Amino acid sequence: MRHVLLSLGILLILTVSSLTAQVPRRSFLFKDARGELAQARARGEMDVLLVIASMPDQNEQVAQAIAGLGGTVQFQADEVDYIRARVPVDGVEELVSHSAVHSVDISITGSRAFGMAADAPVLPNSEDFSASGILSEAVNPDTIIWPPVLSDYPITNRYSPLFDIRASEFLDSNPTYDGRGVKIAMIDMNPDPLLPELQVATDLDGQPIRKIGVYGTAQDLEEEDDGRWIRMEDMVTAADGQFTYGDNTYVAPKDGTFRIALFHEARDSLATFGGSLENDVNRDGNPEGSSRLFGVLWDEETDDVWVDTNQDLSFADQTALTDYNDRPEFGVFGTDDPDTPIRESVAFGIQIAQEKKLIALNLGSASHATLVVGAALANRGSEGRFDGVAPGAQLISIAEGGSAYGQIESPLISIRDHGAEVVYFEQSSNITRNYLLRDGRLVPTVIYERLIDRYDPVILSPTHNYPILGGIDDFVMARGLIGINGHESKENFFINHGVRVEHDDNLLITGGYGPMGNGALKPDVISPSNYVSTALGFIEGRA
Ligand SMILES: [Ca+2]
Ligand SMILES: [Ca+2]
Ligand SMILES: [Ca+2]
Repeated sequence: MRHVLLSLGILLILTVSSLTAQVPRRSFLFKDARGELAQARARGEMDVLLVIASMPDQNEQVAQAIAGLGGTVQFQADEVDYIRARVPVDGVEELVSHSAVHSVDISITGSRAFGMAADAPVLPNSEDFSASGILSEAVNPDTIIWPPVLSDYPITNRYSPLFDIRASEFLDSNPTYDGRGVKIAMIDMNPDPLLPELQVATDLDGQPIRKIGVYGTAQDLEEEDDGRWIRMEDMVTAADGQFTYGDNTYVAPKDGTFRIALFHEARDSLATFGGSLENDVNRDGNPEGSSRLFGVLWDEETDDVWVDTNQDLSFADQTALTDYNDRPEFGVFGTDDPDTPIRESVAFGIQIAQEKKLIALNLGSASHATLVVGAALANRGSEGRFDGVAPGAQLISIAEGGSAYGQIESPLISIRDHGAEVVYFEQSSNITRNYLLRDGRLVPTVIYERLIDRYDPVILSPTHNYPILGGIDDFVMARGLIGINGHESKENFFINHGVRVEHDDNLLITGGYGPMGNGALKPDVISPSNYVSTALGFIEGRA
């Protein structure tokens, strides 16, 4: 009996300590969110997209309260008491003060609150020039900034940050501590999966496995349309191996009934969030008269998806793909010309949203995501050019989009659904920049803390992205989340940039400097940083 009582006592202490560990609820909107709400009113919008942390175990009560206010729940994760919902503008304040609600934010996007001023100088782009390189007369040369001309001298002894953290020596003496068996989620967009460095990982037994284990997006078409989600609204029935859709007759992969739609490579939204496609997914340069449309066919019974990547109006010559996370295979637009240094092709992974009748072509076209992933995960393999810090690790890539909700749901899906053990953020500081309280009560921060409590992943985040004393993304206030700052060594500056600097070690702006809103010091770790890494294979001058 005494033993039982003792156990109960310990249980009680544990329970009390976990209750008190919960950051206090924030039953008000900070002025960043109030400003967003005022702007939504001024724009005449009827409702706003909210991200909500409910009080522990009270997610359902909050969902009901949202319904009572006339709102719509779009995403609900009871494991961490998180909800995304559209709520009428006039109901937001009432919801915020509801006793079952822990904290609420408007799911802002980076572009809305922080657009450039109308008269801000801009970099010239290719459209400002004629084919012979003459600046168009329509462009005022006084309003553009000319970028510095980069040397074309080859870097023969490039610097790798592996040196500064002695990773090479560490791997020499601990050859199996190379990330094998570990799943790393990168919270960014989808990287280029055709790069030679992103082909191979290693399982715990040392056997080669595919590098990219998970490839998808957390983006909701209704909230962020960047062209990847296709509405599969039309139906066709193939008989005798063919069917007609629109003005064309197509060769079917088999007889039967399918959903069909056309993917448009020149959609305006296709370049959102760091895409580098230049409205040309098949890299043919868009010659005059070329079609910009690609048929997409979906057999709902088997979930096979065919994309007419070569535009020959036949699906019979295409490999049947399905949701990448069920059968990990990439499709490819375009064909590489072996005589050119860049790759004239772009890969995509399929994602299926059964209930919504949507297919996503998750294109491996995000330049920033491609840039950062290699530093951690690159694997020289048989054709790669360098190793990252953890060449054995496997990648989980759930594209986050540009809004607060995606930055919550991408890590949530990566951890809960795909078993991510390490999560690293390449978050948009725009989401947190105006939350000056920096007290760990921004909704994403609250949810990260709950993810850590429940699933025990390692979550790493840049502390901030700007050179400001006290600059801090609230995210790193989540208890257990590791805030990272970057530094560059004197040697790195010289070898990679040809710049001689005074000090041996130099802090980067990416990383922030304490103190935090609650008095804590961040960052927790200062890490060597450099962009000797992977880059998009289909853009000149990158790979
Ligand atoms: Ca094209
Ligand atoms: Ca075809
Ligand atoms: Ca080529």
